[in-house]
Amino acid sequence: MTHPDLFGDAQAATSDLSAKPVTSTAVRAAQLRAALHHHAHRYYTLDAPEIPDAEYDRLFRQLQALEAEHPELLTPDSPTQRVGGKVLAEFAQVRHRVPMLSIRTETDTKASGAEAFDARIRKELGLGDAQPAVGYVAELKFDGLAMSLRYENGVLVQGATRGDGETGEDVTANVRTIGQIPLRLPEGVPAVLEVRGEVYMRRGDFEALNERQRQRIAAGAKGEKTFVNPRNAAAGAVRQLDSGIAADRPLSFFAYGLGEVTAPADQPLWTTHYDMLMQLKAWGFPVAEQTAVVEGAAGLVAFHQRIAAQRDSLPYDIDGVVYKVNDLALQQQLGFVTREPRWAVAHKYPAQEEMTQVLAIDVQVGRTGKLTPVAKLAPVFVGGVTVTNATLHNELEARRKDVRIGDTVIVRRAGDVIPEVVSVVLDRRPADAPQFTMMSHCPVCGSLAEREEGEADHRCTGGLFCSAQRKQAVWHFAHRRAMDVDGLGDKLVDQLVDSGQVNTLADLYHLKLENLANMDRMAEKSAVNLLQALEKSKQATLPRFLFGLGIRHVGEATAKELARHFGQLDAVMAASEDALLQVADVGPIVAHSIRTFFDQPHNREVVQALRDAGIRWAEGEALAPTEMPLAGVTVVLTGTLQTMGRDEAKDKLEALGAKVAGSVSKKTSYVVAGAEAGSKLDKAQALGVPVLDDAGLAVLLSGQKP
Ligand code: 5U1
Repeated sequence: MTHPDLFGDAQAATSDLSAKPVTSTAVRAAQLRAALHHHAHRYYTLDAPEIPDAEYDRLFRQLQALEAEHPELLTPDSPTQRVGGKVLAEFAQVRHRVPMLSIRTETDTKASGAEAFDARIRKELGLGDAQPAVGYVAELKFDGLAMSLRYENGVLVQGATRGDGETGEDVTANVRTIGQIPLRLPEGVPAVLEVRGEVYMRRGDFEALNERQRQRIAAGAKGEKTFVNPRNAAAGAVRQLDSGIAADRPLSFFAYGLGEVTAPADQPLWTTHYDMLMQLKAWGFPVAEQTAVVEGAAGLVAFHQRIAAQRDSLPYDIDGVVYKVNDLALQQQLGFVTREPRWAVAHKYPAQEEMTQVLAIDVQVGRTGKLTPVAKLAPVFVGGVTVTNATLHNELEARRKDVRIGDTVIVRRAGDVIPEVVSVVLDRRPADAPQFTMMSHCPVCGSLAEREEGEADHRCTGGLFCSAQRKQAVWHFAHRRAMDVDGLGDKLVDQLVDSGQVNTLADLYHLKLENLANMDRMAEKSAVNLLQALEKSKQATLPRFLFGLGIRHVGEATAKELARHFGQLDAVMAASEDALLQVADVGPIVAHSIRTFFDQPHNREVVQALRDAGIRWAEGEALAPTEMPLAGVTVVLTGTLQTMGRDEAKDKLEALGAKVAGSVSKKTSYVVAGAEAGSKLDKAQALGVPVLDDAGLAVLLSGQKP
């Protein structure tokens, strides 16, 4: 996309600087400002720089030097003002000439909330069922802080926070440091223009800022701290009295509305909210690309769902979406209730961060003996579910976050991600809260807990003596992606191990109906079903069997590579570390782990006992990956397939040598799209990646490339 040249002939201005003699210092300063405005807009807002950073810096330093020599040439819109430096004693108060309104929040967070808003609007407008759908603009609700930017004669003269809506704080010096906010607008804008929107921090910038802060703290810097989330970091930056510090905190901006604007009443500049946003965009303000005009309740619901699916992959936090009546005449007709317009609503998603309390820190024992501290939390509804546990990963991580029993913590759950403790609210810490220390012995079997050099994790040394590890091993073996034993849930595994009926994996295949009938809450029908599932699982595949053994560092993908490379279990079991290193994706740690596993007599006995119990798979020929029919083919599966589940399709494709990836890129060979395929299908079409249906998948699975 080409962007209209906002600042006149900025390119010419740039080249003039090096080519022609400069007529006067004032002209030269003006040329430098124009060029820097142009390139800042290309860089910060359009993400499409035209010159290297070093060239921008060179022009910037030239202007700085000129202004230092001739302070009378310094203008408030000069790009040199972006670096900050002004230190205030306090912020001046700003009375908003047009109040900064707040927005009503729809109480129903489900999609039906969008329908409720549309119903209200139709009622207010007196529209009957037979009348056409209302046109809306649907926007993102950014998780930052509201800002009003005042331009007089095209120059930014003031940035003000919302405050109570009537009076805010003058944060102009800090606002000038935000690269995405134009300091000067093109010719022809209204003499007074107040643009309203949200200052926020992108997630990547937030992570980088916190990393820098950690390094500063580690280097002994006083008064530094890390930030809880991007919104707090953004709010803290905007409210810095020292604009040099604000300049060091990377902020961004999205425009979504207007305050005071001088425009002749008989010659409106725009008649819809969307046209107004597009005009702001053309003037150089960032407007979120997701902003869309939609029709009626169905359009709002579809937008709500589409954005919910994208929410976690956006580069910044949003807490919902906003719907606005598009037609400005209708907006006027609808008017306001107290300080909220009737024509707009915020439709929030469930919060992804909440505060709660740490009731205890338990230590759990994993399949390979890993000891994981887990914070037991007072139940809290976050990210759409009630969270009661959050992993602290290991002792080092628990100490890094310094989570203690009794602490008030901020918990985050985004999408399907496991809940985590983001940070501790230190000023609510009880006086006597002790620091977490990993215990010296396994909490389940009492064996020594050790931490190997260079590793973060402590491990129980009890091996299969430890009932916790036995339970996990059985549960892993039965997993859907391993031997797929339906009906063997963790409660039942607990009982089978605790009652001594299952000590090794092979014991599963010797269970009888009468053993199972004695288990708690086990109806005869379920017991029969479980025995059938165990019987069925004997028809295995080598990758599933290898994965199910639970060898440390051998995940599903490595198990598949091992099976592909060696073809037969005995060959895997006999392979030296050097031979194992020839397998794709197997490095020294994995090779050592596999060799160590099969060197243990009791592990070989378990394998033999499983074979004796009747587990079978088709042993194949060792096949080099490049010889497989779909070698080099990358497939993305999306939507609901008619002929098989996605897991089955993935297994079959991988068995033929294809790679099954989770996201679409230019490198994707095919996207297989079933019913209700979403953004991956859109992306495939945009990138020109071939899209296959079930029939196309069948061709692929026959080993041919459609
Ligand atoms: N995208 C967007 N966010 N937001 C917040 N639009 C928007 N509009 C707002 C607010 C407070 O208020 C106007 C409806 C007045």
